[in-house]
Amino acid sequence: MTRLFRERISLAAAQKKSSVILALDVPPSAADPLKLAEEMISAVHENICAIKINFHLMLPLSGSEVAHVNRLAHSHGLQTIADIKLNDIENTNDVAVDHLAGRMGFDAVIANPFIGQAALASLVRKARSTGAGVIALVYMSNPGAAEGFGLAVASRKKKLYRIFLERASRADADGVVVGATRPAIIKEIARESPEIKIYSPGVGSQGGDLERAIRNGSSYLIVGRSIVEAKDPARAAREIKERILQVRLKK
Ligand code: BMP
Repeated sequence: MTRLFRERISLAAAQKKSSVILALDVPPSAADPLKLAEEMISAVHENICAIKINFHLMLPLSGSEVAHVNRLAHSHGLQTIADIKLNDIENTNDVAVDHLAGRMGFDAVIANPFIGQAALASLVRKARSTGAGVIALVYMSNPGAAEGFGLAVASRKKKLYRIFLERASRADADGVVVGATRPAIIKEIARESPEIKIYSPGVGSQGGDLERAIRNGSSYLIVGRSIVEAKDPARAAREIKERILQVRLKK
């Protein structure tokens, strides 16, 4: 039977001994974003388990160029995640999944549970029908995230992120995004829902503490600028991978 995305990324992480997901965020100043993306994958593939592609490449590249980047990542045993934070009506999300997973070859998409329980569950079913997974935003890493994900919902007597977590869990999403800048929330979710994999962006450039995020229960760290903009990206990725391994050894 074909494996689910969450199983594929877990296998890739075991094979590479790395829980690092490279956010392949090429700067807008890059003269040739495709070439830079190819060079970055070739430089760091041994030290990461997946790449995440955001608007940085999705906008300047054509669909077939993005498909080419996905094939290159796959040829190195990496999983690929489309990060355009799907947040629309069901029909539109379905079209996006057809393009992203069906045509461009992504293994997973990121979605915003703000669309509601039924739409999130429908998105997970749709993605799975193409072999892809869904990672749901639960608490973002940026300082302003508290103004949305941290809101108290009076009618439910809960914070919005708790409702999003329940939605992700009920929809059988493959994982949730919780910023590395929110170690207390990582800890809370990892304790209460150990079966849910936590994907944490926000270490390095955004100030999140890598060691704390891993100690508190993040399964994967999403890292962009600290690798992409490093003088030696391969070395930067290797050092992050090794720091994660050190924390896990002590745990
Ligand atoms: P960096 O390591 O350069 O800060 O990049 C983080 C990456 O993760 C970016 O692609 C960003 O869009 C994404 N991201 C984030 O930073 N915080 C979130 O809560 C969710 C994200 O997808």
